[in-house]
Amino acid sequence: VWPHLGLAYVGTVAKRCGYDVVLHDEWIQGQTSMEKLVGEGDVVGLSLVTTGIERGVELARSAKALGASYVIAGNDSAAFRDQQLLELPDAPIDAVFTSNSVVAVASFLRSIAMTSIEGLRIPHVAIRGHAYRLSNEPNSLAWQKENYRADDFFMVPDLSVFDRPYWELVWSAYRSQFGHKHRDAGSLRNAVALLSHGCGRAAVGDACRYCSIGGVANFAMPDKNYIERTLDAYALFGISVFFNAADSAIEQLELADALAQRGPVPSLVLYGRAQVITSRTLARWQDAASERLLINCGMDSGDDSLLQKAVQKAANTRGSRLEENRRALRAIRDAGEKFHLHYSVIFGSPGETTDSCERTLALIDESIDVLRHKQQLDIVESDRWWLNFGAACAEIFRSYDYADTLAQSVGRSISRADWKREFALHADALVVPASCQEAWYRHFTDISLDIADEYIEKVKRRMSNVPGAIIGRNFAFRKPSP
Ligand code: B12
Ligand code: SF4
Repeated sequence: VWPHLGLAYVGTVAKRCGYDVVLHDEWIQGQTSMEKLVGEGDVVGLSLVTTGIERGVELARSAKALGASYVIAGNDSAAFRDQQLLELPDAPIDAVFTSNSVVAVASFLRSIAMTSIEGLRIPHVAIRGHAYRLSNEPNSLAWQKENYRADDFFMVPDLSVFDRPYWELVWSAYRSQFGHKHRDAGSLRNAVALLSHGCGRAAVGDACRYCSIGGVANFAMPDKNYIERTLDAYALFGISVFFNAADSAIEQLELADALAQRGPVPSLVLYGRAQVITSRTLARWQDAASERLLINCGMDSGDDSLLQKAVQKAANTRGSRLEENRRALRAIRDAGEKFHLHYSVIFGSPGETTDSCERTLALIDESIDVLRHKQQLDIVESDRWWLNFGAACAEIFRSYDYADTLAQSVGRSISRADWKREFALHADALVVPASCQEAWYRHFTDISLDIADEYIEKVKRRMSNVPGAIIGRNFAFRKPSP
């Protein structure tokens, strides 16, 4: 139901650099034949997240076969696999963008009109022989932070780079799934906006162990002028529901104040960490949206020890992360019916047992109790532990010591031979193979993937009885019912 802002950004930059731009969002518009989109001499850009990276390579190959002069790739998964993409034997991809920098996209598109790609040295653009090896491990986060300015991220997009049918499809899908959560479903128009950037947790030096969001440590707030101009551009499109793509905007209180001063947006979706979802913070957000404010938060588990040691939900270990989750539920209830919650839990953190899974179910029951009265609990997402390249936990692919220490910390062990066969051999895969995912559960948890899936189903069943809730992955794109 959410349109692809990254594509709109890249499309806007390309248009401003003088290119004719054609965008296609497979996630929303479905697959189409490359012949319709690609011609001789074109520059073809692919936006790749983990779930679509292999498909992206296939598309890159057909673009080259159709005569594309360059095929380039960006977005979070490409950023973490730049070397692997660039070293594919038949070289279908020529450059990988390893950051959210629009300055890098513009420099690249201007330069290739004049110079050959081999000589290009643009910060955050990897070419063959010059990979960046981005990762969310602590040292790399510090490095990421030093290498950006606010200009790299903030650019008012030209929303008309997507055609009208695209927008109509997105809006009707949103209305079909979230309409009941609004006063006037028929007029809703939703869009993703970049009103701030990054996560305060990662900005202090390290990320949650599973976090695979590229550029997450760059915590940045734009100036008021940018917010004004962005909201004007969205108002021209009649956008009434804003999804701020920043990873933990809830702690960007200056943004709350700026929105309140400018006059609230009708409806706002924000990411937030439980640690900072307090009554005081929510009071600051009260006037940023007039009708509805949905907070999307990774609560992850109902077991404090997993939150502290396995997920590593905060750099400091003082206090209780579970109490922070529980306090956030009450803060949202007390802030009133404008505030809603969407949160996620994981079954399969290091050290997970059926007891800890039960504690997560208990947290879910508590959240239903606390928030059902005014239908403030919109979505509880439940997932497996997703072993992803780029995340801090992906160090198990490269370091036996890391893998062994992690296994020992949960009372288990892993032999060097098992580690080699099950993880090290796959360190350069494009996506983490299913066998590694299964080995993760075997070596680092006390549950199996099947048990994780059973708990995921239990969460869905619980949520299906919650009035007004949206179930499963329905909140991702699904064509509207006629
Ligand atoms: C909004 C959002 C969504 C929305 C909108 C979809 C979308 N495609 O944008 C919804 C809710 C639908 C969604 C769905 C999914 N998402 Co999502 N989503 C985000 C989120 C929060 C913000 C993205 C955003 O708009 N950023 C702002 C824009 C301006 O930046 P951007 O998209 O990154 O694009 C910039 C650069 O990456 C680069 N770039 C991007 N593409 C390209 C292409 C070229 C050619 C070039 C040159 C540059 C370039 O330039 C842009 C300019 O700044 C990110 C987390 C994050 N904060 O980044 C996760 C994130 C991208 N999503 C993620 C995932 C996994 C998914 C799903 C697979 C979830 C699922 N299992 O269903 C689906 C897949 C959808 C898809 N095919 O893209 C992961 C990707 C992980 C990874 N490392 O691969 C992220 C990082 C979050 C996470 N870790 O869980 N998502
Ligand atoms: S709170 Fe979210 S965005 Fe921040 S480091 Fe953790 S998973 Fe990443």
